Amino acid sequence: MIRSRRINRNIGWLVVLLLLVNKTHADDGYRLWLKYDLIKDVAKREEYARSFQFIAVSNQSPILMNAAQELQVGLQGLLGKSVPIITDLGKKTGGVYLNEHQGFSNHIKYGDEGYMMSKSGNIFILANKGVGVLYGTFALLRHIQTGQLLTKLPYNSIPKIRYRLLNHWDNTNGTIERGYAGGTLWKWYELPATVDPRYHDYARANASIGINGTVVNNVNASARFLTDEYIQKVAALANVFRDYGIRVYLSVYFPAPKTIGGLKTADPLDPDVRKWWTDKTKEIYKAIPDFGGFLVKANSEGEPGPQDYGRTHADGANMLAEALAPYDGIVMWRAFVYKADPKADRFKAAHEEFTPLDGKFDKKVIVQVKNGPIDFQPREPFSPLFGNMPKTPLSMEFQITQEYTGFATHWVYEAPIFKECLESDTYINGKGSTVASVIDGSLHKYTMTAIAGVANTGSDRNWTGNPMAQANWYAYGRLAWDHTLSSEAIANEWVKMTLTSEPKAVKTITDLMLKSREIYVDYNTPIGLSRPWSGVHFAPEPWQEKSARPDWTAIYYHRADSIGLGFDRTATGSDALAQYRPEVQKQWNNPETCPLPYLLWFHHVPWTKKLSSGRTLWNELCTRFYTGADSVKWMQQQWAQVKPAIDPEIFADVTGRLATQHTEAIWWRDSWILYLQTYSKQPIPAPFQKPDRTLDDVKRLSEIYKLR
Ligand code: BDP
Repeated sequence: MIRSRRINRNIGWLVVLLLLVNKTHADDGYRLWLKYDLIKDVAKREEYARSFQFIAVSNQSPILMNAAQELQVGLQGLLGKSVPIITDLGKKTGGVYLNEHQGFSNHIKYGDEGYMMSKSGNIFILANKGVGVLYGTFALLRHIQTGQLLTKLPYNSIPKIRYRLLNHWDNTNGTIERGYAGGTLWKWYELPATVDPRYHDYARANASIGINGTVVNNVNASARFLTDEYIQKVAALANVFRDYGIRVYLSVYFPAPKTIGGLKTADPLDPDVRKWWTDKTKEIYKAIPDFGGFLVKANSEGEPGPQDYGRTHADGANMLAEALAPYDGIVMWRAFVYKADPKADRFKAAHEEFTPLDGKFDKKVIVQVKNGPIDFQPREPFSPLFGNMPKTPLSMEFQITQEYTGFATHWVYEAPIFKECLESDTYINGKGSTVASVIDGSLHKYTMTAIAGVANTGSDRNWTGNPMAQANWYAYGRLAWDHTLSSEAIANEWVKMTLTSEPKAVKTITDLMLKSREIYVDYNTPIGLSRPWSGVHFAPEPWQEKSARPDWTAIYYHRADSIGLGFDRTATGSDALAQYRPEVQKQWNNPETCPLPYLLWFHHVPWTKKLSSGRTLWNELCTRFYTGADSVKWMQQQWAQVKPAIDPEIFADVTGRLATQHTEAIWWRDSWILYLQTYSKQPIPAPFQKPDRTLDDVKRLSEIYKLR
């Protein structure tokens, strides 16, 4: 008796302790935007609670049960209320009905993934397929998480793009190419026997923003992924993702028939090679019946491909399409190609290689194009391919991971980068032929539509390293579903779901997010500079002139000389502008009228030339570099103000990263300014202070950064 009383007392203490720990326990960011913390406003909570007496399901398929359980967990957290899941709605009212019902009116319009939502006696979420119900359920949760009224439900939604994918550049050894949040999420050595519960949370997070596919390995692919050993590992992932509407895809190593198949060639027109791919594909589908298909990087940056056998990209892609013919799978063939020709302009390469192939691809092939013509720069004009391949479905490739936008230390909200490209007008069918209308199929009337985002996730507890980078994963998914959403609306909902609902803090953080990309561009690559030179892609090295390839040097891109700065891509230069429609050329061709953000992309501008801002080129550059770096200080001050509204662990984490960002912004500024000054021979204009270090100092810093 005494003993049991002591145990009870101890348990009592434990509960108190747990409650205390729970109260003071900081947020480690693992829960992303699916936090479901208790709504503080009691009246609001009670009002919501009245509409959630039960969760009814029309069937108990795994996907519908995932939806119901997510809602149950969400409501438990948000409302502090346990809501039962029931399987027979009968005549009951006051709850939610998750209804998978093939053949409701309008069912064709809603397709496999769209949903309708309404509220009368119950809240109804209706869709043709379970996955549509799942998306509707997440939309309902988002609605509550962002504090909106149930009288204003997100009534219906249909994704604008069919294949909405993440591309993981993950390797068999656990590293991630251009990953800044730890190692790979996929524990290859443990799979398939051990399935990390984290895969389940990965799937939930993606489903919540409408992502329906994941390419699990690097585009610089290892042939190992096509061995039976790895197919089994990938199948174990597919088993988790399937019930969240997510299909798995593989990047393939084009010469795999040689390396693992023992053939003498990988020539796509060779019958044995074709048979090898057909058999391999069959083997994959046996293990993964809903396998999504192949992603291919070929004849690009040293990766082998069909051109090694005198064949074209279309020959290579069509061979894989043939292997996929019996199945519901696709080929995503990347257009990221450029040759090591010092006289050529890398900007033009993809267009030159791919436009002659327009119309020559199998109907199962989508050509995957990076947003800009070079390589994920902080700002690029849209790729001219989007305006010139009307007979080929094109997919968009964005980079979520921050290879060129400051890794995990710089805060850059990327939705404005994505939107800027999507909203650009290609003029291919006259005014209004936006890039978005090309890739969502509405312009050229094709239904094979896709979008890919190079993932920024990793094994870090908070998934993305920088907590603010979670917003980029989130924004990518939301835009893949509906590219008409505004950057601001997405930022706003992400902040409310992830960080705080305190109105002033929401406003401050949203504002910071919206300005962050321009600030980064200002201290990193203003007025249309770019910097895709070789190496780590982080340390500033505008002076770099030696490399294995001319187009892997810095001077290739900025072309600084005693006269001026920038790459002449007009008819007097590389004439890359000719790859755009005349209406686009007209906007960018004339240095007097070319918008400043794109100026040095297309023109070699004299240092003393007066720009539309009223300043000379040199003074404008200095102004941008200095105000950009100073603005990081402003970001730090703004962030400090939201402290009371933010979890202490996340607040401290972001505070630390902003301090690093500030130091590095000054490093970038000083490197560019001191280097360019050796050409411009101009003083740094008032009120800006001369850097307190020399060009040699910053050069040394970059050298140290590159040491292994
Ligand atoms: C570049 C990256 C490189 C990738 C390549 C690609 O630096 O690591 O392999 O793009 O997209 O940006 O294939």
